[in-house]
Amino acid sequence: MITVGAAQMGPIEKEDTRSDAVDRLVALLEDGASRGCELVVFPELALTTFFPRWFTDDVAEMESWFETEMPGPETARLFERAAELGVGFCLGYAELVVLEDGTRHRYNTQILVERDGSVVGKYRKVHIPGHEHDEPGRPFQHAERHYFEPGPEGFDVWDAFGGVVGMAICNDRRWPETYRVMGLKGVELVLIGYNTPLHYDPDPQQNALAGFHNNLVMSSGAYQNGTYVVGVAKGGIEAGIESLAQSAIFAPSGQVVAQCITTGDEVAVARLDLDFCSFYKETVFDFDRYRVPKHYRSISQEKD
Ligand code: CDV
Repeated sequence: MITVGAAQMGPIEKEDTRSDAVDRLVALLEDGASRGCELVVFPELALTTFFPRWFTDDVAEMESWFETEMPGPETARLFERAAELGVGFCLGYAELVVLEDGTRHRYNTQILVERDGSVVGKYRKVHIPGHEHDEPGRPFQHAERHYFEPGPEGFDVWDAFGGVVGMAICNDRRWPETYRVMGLKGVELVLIGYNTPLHYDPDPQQNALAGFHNNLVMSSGAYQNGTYVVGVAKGGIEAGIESLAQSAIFAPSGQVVAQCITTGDEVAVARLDLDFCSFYKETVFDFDRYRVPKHYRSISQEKD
């Protein structure tokens, strides 16, 4: 059994400091702890505004949004408070890696921190949406492909919190392969942070379906792999642009077991029985017995 909090955040504005964000993360952590949480899940890029909405070629400006160490000077007190409370957390942030030869790598990253404050897992976003170049015709940019390179490690799982835990970030949640790769590794709890603007410029007829698609992909990912899924938004109106909230926790049955009802800072809590996963993993989705991989080869082939 594990009690999990989906710690949704409302907007973080461009002017807000890392310290402002950490104040809010600590408040959410304390709220979760007071309601019995052992694990609190924060959104994608939880320390800053969703900066890919502004295009810049100025590397210093770009990298001002990134962390070079975790915990760092501003985030150390989040780790300390979590260890004091005995509550673990999952945190999304922009990660800058500078190698000894000077090579720079920028990732959209999420970490899993155990109840003693130790980092047990790191995931770097694989599916990077949006565009590489400035597209001034849009009402706002979604230049994730300019700011981030895809994570090289892929989808892993970790033995943590008494179960098998995996992570994914935002656009990853729309791809069945994300859940399946972790499902094949026995995942029981998938933690996903997201920032999803309600306006999707390449095809605005999808705007009205943002909430439906959000539920559709996480519910089916949970059901088809016999796992819990925790989806956590940074929602509300940030820099004048509205993003989806609707953070929710899904059971292996595909049902919603807890959901945020606001578009701001709010923790949705659920007590999860990880053994419940086996009802699905050992019956209709008994992979060893029923999967037919020889017919699936084309989905894992490299594109030419
Ligand atoms: N942060 C994201 O990955 N956002 C995408 C948007 C661009 C559609 C998403 O899949 O929600």
